Parts: sequence; C-alpha cells; structure tokens
Amino acid sequence: KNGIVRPKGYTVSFHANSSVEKFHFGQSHPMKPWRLTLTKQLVMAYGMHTAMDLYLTRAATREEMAEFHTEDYLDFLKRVTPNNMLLEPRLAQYNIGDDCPIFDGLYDYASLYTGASLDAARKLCNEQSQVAINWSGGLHHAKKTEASGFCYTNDIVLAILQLLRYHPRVLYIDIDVHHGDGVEQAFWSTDRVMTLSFHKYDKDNFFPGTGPLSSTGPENPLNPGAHHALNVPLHDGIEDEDYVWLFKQIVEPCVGAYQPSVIVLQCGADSLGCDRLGCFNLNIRAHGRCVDFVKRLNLPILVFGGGGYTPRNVARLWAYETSICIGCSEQLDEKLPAHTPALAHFAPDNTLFPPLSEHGRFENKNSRQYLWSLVEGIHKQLAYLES
Ligand code: V1P
Ligand code: CA
Ligand code: ZN
Repeated sequence: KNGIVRPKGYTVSFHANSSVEKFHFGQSHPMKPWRLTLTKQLVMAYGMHTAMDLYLTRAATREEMAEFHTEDYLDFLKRVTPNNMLLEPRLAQYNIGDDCPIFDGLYDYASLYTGASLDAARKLCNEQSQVAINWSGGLHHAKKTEASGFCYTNDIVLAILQLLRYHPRVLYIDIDVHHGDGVEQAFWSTDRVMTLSFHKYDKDNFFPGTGPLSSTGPENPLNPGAHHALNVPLHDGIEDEDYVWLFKQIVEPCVGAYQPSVIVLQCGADSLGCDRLGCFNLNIRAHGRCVDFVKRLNLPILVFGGGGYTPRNVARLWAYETSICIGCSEQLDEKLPAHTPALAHFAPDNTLFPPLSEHGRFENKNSRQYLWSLVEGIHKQLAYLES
C-alpha cells in the first residue's frame, strides 16, 4: 500500500524511542509499555509514518527534570534498583509500592518518556510542528517529590513549563479516566495554565479520589490561579454521544473565555469501554471525536498518551488518533492492514473499531440532568474569567 499523503503547510511530529517499550513494571501490573510497540506497528502498517516528521527521542537530562522535581527525589530515582531497594529507608516517602514499583531501568524509563515530551514541546515553541505527539508521555499523577499512580516524573508539567517560555496561556485537557491531579496541583496557583480534566470521580473508591466540580483553584480570589482548575467528575458508564456532547459543551467555552495560545491534550485510553481499569463505555470513534474537535480549533497541540490497560485497544485508539492529527482518518481502512506484524493481537475481528460497549459494559449512571449540571457548573467558573 502507498503511504498517506502529508498535509500541506502543516507538520505533525511523532516523538518516540523504542527503548521505552522494553521496560517491565512486573507481571501483574496493568501498565504495559509494550502497548507502545503495538501502537507504532499500526501507525506504520497504515503508512502514516510518511505523513509525519519522525523523531527518535533522547532521555531528558537531570537538569531538565529538576525544573519541577526535587534533587532529593531525582537522586532517589537514579540510585534505587530492585537489588538495593530493601536498604532504602525512604520508599514510603516517595510513594513506592504496588502502584509505582521499583523495576530495572526505572530512571531510564522516566527520563526517556520525559525527554520525548520535552522534544515535542520544543517543536511547538519553534513552530516546526503544529501538532507534536508523544504516546509514551502523559503521566499526569507524578508529584514534585513523589511517584503516584504508575507515574514517576511528570512529563506533562515539564512540557508545559517549556511551552510557557513562549506561550502566554496553555490550556491542558485530560480525557484519561483518572483525574489529572499532578498537573492540576503543579499549576494550581497560576493563571497562565488552565487545567481541565474529565474523569470518573468517587472520593473513596476510585483513584486518586480528587477532582470534584467544586475544586477550581485557590480559595483566595486574589490568587491568580483561582477558577483556572476545572474538573468534570463523572459516574460509571458514560456513553459516546453524551461524552462527546459534554466535551464540546465544555471545551468550546473554555477556549473562548481563556484564549489559550497552545493546547496540551492528554489522551489516556483507559476512558474506553472494556479497559482493564476503566469504567466508561466509550468507543474508539467517540474518543477520537474529542481529539478531532480540539484539532479543529486550529491552535498548536501537544498530544500525549497516558493510561490505557487493554493494550490492543490502546494501540487501535492511538493509531486512529494519530490519523486524526494528520487529517487522514477517512483514508484508513477499518480492516487492519494484513501486514501488521502483531496482527494476532487484534483477532478475531482484526478491525480498527471493534464495539467496546457490548460486553462488560457499565450501567450508565450519568443522567442528562447530571450532565447539564456539570456544564452549568463549568460555565459559572468561566464567567469569573470574563470579569
Ligand atoms: O487504587 C489505587 C491505589 C492503591 N490503593 C492504595 C489505592 N491505585 C490504582 C492506580 C491507578 C493509576 C492510573 C494511572 C493513569 O491515570 C495514568 C497512567 O492511568 C490502581 C488500580 C485501579 N484499579 O485503580 N492500581 C492498580 N489498580 C494495580 C493493580 C495491580 C497491580 C498494581 C496496581
Ligand atoms: Ca482525566
Ligand atoms: Zn488513567
């Protein structure tokens, strides 16, 4: 098959390094970096690599990571190994445990996905790309001095700090099923970043337990960050049409009121139906429509991965979203290319859009009335920005 034609006057850059795909969190751990291998296979099998600038990314330097993380924490990540961890007195302090285990090459893993995000951010700053993609990034839970929820360094925060050197206002949008707490917290007190996360919210029973509608920035209205953290807390089982409707109802006025000069979009794939950790009923096309909506705003976009625990669907989604970024999604055959190396992973249907809301669907607990109340709540917050 011929490759996909490159869009004119419009550059999409794809930032990856196959070394990241080789790390193992452990047998029973849901985070599988090899989902990135599957993703890249689909991107290449569809011929999309001919329509993008491909960059082999480098590891972020320690100095680059110290723009957000503490020296203490970076020292710890650098020195700890599965062999010496039992001698390490501060595992609990850095939140190492079942969610964030110590595995071989941990520091290299973190610095590689972070380096890719920094490279991607710089492509937007120097206007060499209009869209820059790093599917290995999007690790939104990591904090300044601790790991959290499978995330060790916060590549998103570091990438946004780069963007802020050139861009006056950054809008961060997070459609991972989990709350983007690390990014929200990092920019809690500034008006130069607006964070907007859509997520399942249940204070006691769903990780990380933060992100109610009412959590909108510092309480003190004189603090510039007030009203610049926006949260869209959802219940189980939200469906395609409702989600896309809600996304548009909220993102459009955020862009109108805040007037960002760049958008960072975290595309966590765990908001899909049939995800091992998620609880929504979204199909690949609906998730993609959110990305398409953002693309059509015609602002530079930094696109990151994030969660996603059913690797075959993660690969389908991110390959499809790569095509949306390029603008060639119409050209993709629903049948996966026969020469896809790991085609067996996509059996028996071998399609890009298997129905993800048939088996093991979650009952939709989001009433129309509830969704309207969310839209209203967000519009109320935005009204503060206009004044
Ligand atoms: O629920 C928890 C913690 C562990 N308890 C003390 C509460 N952790 C979750 C973490 C989910 C992280 C999501 C990351 C992301 O947003 C971005 C990459 O997608 C958790 C879950 C769960 N079902 O929520 N950890 C695990 N499952 C887990 C399972 C097996 C082995 C290790 C961790
Ligand atoms: Ca989210
Ligand atoms: Zn997640």
